[in-house]
Amino acid sequence: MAVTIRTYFSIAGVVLLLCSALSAQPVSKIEQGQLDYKPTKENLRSREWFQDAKFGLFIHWGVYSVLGRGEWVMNNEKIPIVEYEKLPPQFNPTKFDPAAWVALAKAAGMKYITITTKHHDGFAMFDSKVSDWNILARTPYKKDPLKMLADECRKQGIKLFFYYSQLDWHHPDYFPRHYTGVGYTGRPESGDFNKYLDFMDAQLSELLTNYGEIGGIWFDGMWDREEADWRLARTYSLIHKTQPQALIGSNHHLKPFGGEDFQMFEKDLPGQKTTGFNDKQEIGALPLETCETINGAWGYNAKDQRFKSTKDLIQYLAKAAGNNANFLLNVGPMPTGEIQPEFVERLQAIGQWLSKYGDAFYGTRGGPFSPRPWGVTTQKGNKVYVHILDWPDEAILLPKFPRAIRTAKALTNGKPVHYEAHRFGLLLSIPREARDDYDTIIEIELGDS
Ligand code: H79
Repeated sequence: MAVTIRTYFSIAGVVLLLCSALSAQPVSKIEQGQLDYKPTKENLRSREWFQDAKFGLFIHWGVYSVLGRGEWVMNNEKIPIVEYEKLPPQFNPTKFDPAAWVALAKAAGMKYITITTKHHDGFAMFDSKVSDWNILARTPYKKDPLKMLADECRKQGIKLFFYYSQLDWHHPDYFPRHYTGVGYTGRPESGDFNKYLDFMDAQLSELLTNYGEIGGIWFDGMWDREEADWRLARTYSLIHKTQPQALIGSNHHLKPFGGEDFQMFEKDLPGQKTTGFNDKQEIGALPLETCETINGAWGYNAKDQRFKSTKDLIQYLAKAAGNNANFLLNVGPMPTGEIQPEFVERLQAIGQWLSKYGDAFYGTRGGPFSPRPWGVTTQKGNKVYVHILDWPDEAILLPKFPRAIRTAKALTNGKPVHYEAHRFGLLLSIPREARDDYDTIIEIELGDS
């Protein structure tokens, strides 16, 4: 019997090996992910909440903001650790006002905030006992902004997600190194990666126990070492066990691994593969999110003036929703703790616009039609929202609707719009007076059949 079972398992092993060799998926030879993962009820509820929420604020904030040249400055400019360690003593964000940040997110119509707790420079923006490379130990500020933000989010009814970089340019045990953090940091050419992962799990435990209930963990940087065993099963089960409702996502630019609860796309609508670093990324079955910057930078960049317009940002939100994805829009606060006026203005303008058109976004899912060159559709219950982003003519031909149509009205002025069943689809008029500068939304109510 024992022999039979062993034989069975070795055959299963060969089949598994063959499958993973044949599938395009794991770039790594290591089986990544929590393979036996079954999301709890709370977790599934969080996923629904997440998809309903649609719009979040991404915050990239760290000691790099002192230099004002983005969050990659250490690696881009090959700044050795001894030099980089001179930044924290200059970081004193006395104007940081967590209530104002959360209020700004709310004013923008956002439902959650995702903030960098540790970026690739390894610097913990929170009270960490497992390394002194953190904001309390190294800066004159000596306070924990994450604690202040978490309290304020709870008070104002906004969910808080933690971004955590698996890649680390500062920790000596992040070794062997691969794409980044190589050759200039001054770290020894040795180290124990498992010790690094123990450190990471310990920091994650701190984040999961000291800040109340969180929305989830947003991982980034695994792409730096594609061939490494990241011990995902251990890390992911630690998170799921500690906070079952918390959602895990990882920006590894691949199809989701077991144990993950949502999938994100960086500077890319799901499946578009426009960035050059995500050509292997396939859309999985999890809730989706896409993140984008307002200018070109994630972390504060003092010189970057290429601000996207309010129109661009609103149209991106609509396109994300039409692609069934959330939009996580980024700000990189200044070293003072303030958010620059160009960002504030745009967020407020988006919020003002959304206060009128929120029905076509919150609680919706993408479809029934896939995105088109002219725009997208979203749906909720028996309502379909047609988002016309770019169409110069008086009328537009949509595909056939799955059910009969009861009413059609423009959300701009609340007035009915003319529609006509056509043998090729539905002909919908878009009266000039009902046009919106950013997104003309026609709400279509469907009948029972
Ligand atoms: O936190 C923000 C950025 O700092 C971080 N993710 C967002 C949310 C980010 N890190 N890297 N990138 C974005 C894109 C970088 C891609 C590259 Fe590479 C790294 C190109 C070359 C090195 C990945 C690894 C692709 C090729 C090798």
